[in-house]
Amino acid sequence: MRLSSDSALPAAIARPGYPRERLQPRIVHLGFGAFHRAHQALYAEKLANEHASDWGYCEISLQHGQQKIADLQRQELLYSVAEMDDDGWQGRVIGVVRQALHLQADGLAAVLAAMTRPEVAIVSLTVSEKGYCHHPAGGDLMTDHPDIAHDIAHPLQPRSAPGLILAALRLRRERGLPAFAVMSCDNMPANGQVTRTVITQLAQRQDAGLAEWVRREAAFPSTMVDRIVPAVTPETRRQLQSLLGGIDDEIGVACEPFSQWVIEDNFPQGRPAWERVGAELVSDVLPYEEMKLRMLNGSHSFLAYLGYLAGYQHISDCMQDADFARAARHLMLAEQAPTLRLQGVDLAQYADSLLQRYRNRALKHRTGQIAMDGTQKLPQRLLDAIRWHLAHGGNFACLALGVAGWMRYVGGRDEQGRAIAISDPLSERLADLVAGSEEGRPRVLALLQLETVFGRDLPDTPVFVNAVCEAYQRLLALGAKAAVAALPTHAS
Ligand code: CS2
Repeated sequence: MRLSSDSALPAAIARPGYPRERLQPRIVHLGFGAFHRAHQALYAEKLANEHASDWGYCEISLQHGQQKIADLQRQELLYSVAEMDDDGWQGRVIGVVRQALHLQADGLAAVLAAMTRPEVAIVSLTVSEKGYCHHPAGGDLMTDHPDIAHDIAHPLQPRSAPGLILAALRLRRERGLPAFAVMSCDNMPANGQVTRTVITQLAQRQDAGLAEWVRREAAFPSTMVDRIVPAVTPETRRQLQSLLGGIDDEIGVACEPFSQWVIEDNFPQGRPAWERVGAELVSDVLPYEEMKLRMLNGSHSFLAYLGYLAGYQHISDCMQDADFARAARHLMLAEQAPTLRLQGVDLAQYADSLLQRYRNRALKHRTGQIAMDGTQKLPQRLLDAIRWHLAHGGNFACLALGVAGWMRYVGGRDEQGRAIAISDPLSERLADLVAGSEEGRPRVLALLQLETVFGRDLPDTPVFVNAVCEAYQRLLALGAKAAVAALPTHAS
């Protein structure tokens, strides 16, 4: 039996305790992925349950996720979230979704109609780093990206997320409606600024008047989002089903109990009272984003590449290896923490809480999942801190090994010689660079040519180039496990 409002669920499962029809879809969300389902939607659910809020969601998926939207539509727009740790699972049914649309299946007209309702105050996004179609190193719009090139030529038939948002803003302007706030919930520093840049640069290519209006009228609040939500596996699905007393939920998700959300308070058309359910509303999110991106995501990527190469399938498996746990802590405290400007947070405590979260064995967070899209992740997770060390004469051996681990990983063969399926928007370019270079230093130099990842500065900095080359050679000579064990981590 599929999840529905009539499902006979076990008493321990929390469910909507409010009249769902009270909720208005005043937030349109792009990207109905696992992270959104377990994070932002849950804050709205708590607000509706505990504070009589009327903020509901319209969920839209653009390219992928057609089946998930169809499942949501078939389940009366209900789905479940389970928080899991070693002691057990805690389930809850989420009822804040009021509408669900897929761009291809339901059509552009329906999607734009949802985005141009007068009461829509916020359009939020979890489309992953690559969904912004920007150059990760510099932040500018990638005008030769196929979807962007298409959207420049066909503004009224958008394919990309920036193109769709802009089409909706264009219609709102024509109809005399206020612009909504565009809130990125993806893992990029200054994600509001990135979103603003890609949308206004696209607008500039289409219509200068529209670009000017967007710059003046639309708000682009930044956010820092945090919750570990691994991709759902058949095993998770089975566990969820038993938690729900045998009821099937095709789009249920499981995540860790921890959740954090820091939001720049910049919503001219209003916003839910997120602070009532644990979110922090601040005037400047960047210091929080940098802390999270460098300490959490940076160590995640380090563990993902080196752990994968060492044969560890999950982050919790990496934590069983004392050398990996020690290296991750050193990376966080000795190499990332000094680069941060956030005041008033105990970073040693933060690092230890992250390691504790990584040890959660119920999570099964695959290193191969985190390893995806490295070209989009490296700059903010590892390279920004390396730039800080280059400017301050600091030691960055762990960061350099992380970069070398990525290079070895995108070489496409693990240490047993088995093929690695590289999932990355630049995978073809990566494969060309790998095929065109010899193993060793030439491979490193070839990959450093990726200007969109490394910029122009890093490949021109001998200290950096040599550090990565040395780390890479050590990886080749010793293997990932021994290379991590050999890291000088005594200072932390
Ligand atoms: C992970 C993140 O897949 C990844 O790249 O590092 O999804 C991470 O789990 C979240 O950012 C945690 O908030």
